[in-house]
Amino acid sequence: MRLSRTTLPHLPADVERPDYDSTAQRRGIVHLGLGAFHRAHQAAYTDRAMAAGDCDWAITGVSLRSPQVHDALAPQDGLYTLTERDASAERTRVIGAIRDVLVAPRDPAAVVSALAARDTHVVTLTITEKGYGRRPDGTLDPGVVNGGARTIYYYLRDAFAARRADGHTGLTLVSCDNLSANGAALHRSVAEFLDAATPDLRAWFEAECTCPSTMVDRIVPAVTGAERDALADRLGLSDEAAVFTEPFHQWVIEDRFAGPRPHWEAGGAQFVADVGPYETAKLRLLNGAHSALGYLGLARGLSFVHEAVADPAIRPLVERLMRVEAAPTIGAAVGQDLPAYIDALLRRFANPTLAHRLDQIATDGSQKIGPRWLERLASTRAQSVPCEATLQALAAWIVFVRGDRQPVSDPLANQLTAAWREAGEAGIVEALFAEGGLLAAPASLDRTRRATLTQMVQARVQGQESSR
Ligand code: CS2
Repeated sequence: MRLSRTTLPHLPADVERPDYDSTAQRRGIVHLGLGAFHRAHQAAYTDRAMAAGDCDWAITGVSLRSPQVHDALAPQDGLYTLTERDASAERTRVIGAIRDVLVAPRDPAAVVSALAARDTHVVTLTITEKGYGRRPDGTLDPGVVNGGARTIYYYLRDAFAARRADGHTGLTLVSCDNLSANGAALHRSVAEFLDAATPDLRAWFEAECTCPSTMVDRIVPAVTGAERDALADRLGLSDEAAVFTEPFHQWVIEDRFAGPRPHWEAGGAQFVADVGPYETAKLRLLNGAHSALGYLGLARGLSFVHEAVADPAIRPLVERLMRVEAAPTIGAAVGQDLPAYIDALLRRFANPTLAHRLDQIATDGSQKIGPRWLERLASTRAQSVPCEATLQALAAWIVFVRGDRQPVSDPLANQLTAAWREAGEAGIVEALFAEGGLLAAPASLDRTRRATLTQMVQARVQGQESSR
């Protein structure tokens, strides 16, 4: 038997279920990128808001590529379970905030209609770093502007045109991806797209819409079939859209909405004037350490985050990266305690019940290392803040993208392998980071740092070869 509205009463008594009815509410939110992270984060905050009596924020979820999430959620009336767990406890509740699920390639017009509907006020996005289609310098990839592919920008543009024609109010676009200044980045990309494609809509967008920045945080590993089976045994019902996560969650949102917004504070969200310090700390400490654990751990043949953070060869390096190298580059907000934040991160990484795979974190590295490592390096170029641990992590990534140990899932995978083939271990750092290189990031890697990095890459390659 499958989880759905009619089977809800069959759930064990300790499973919390929605005491609100989202089918009786207006659809106020469209979410683009309906993955596990959204289901464990923004939808869970909306569920808390609804449980506290806030109405008319039912979510229309949009899968931008595959029908998989639609096919899992549709037979379940949009319901799914969220299980939070750590070594001491496990708690499952049913989330009822998602009302409809659309698959964009199947029905692009329905996506535009949802975005253009009068009751829609907020659009949230989890489309991953690469979903924004930006080049390393932050400008929009010309292929996105001219390529004719249906990206988020196409849907938004068509929806803006419809809203303007119908005299509807603007939208608040809330990026929930791990980009620096994600709101400003989204704003810039949408504006660039409109300028190139439909310049007369730019003024409407600027006057009517806002793109607040946000810091989103919750570790949500990809779900395995074995976890779904064990859950079905426990619940007596199967749930094809189940998500498993840690008890911790955080959402800090710039308080700059174009119109009404959900009372996400019911789930613990904080609305602030400036998200910058929270976002920088999260990207450079949590995500920066995560990627380091990913590449250093995979190089040592490990599979999970909790294994990598306990490894005596990796742990000191990652602690150093956070405490000595990244933390001094973060201007903390009042009340933000970075040493305590780092201690808490190390405890979260050690949670063995999450089984968070290193290869999940290692995907799309070319899109992630900028905000996690390179921007931090750039911010300390002229100072004497140390950077060896960050360079060690970067060296591990460079060797990883050679692709000889395991396949590399990255939008630049082909270019990275070609660069390796042409430049070899003595030249790869220059091919990537010298002026005009594939990932040349302004000011982050001067000649001295590139020389150190080249030595680290050569040492890793030699180490790898001699261990074969
Ligand atoms: C991770 C993030 O996969 C990754 O790159 O670093 O998804 C991380 O788990 C989240 O940002 C935590 O909030």
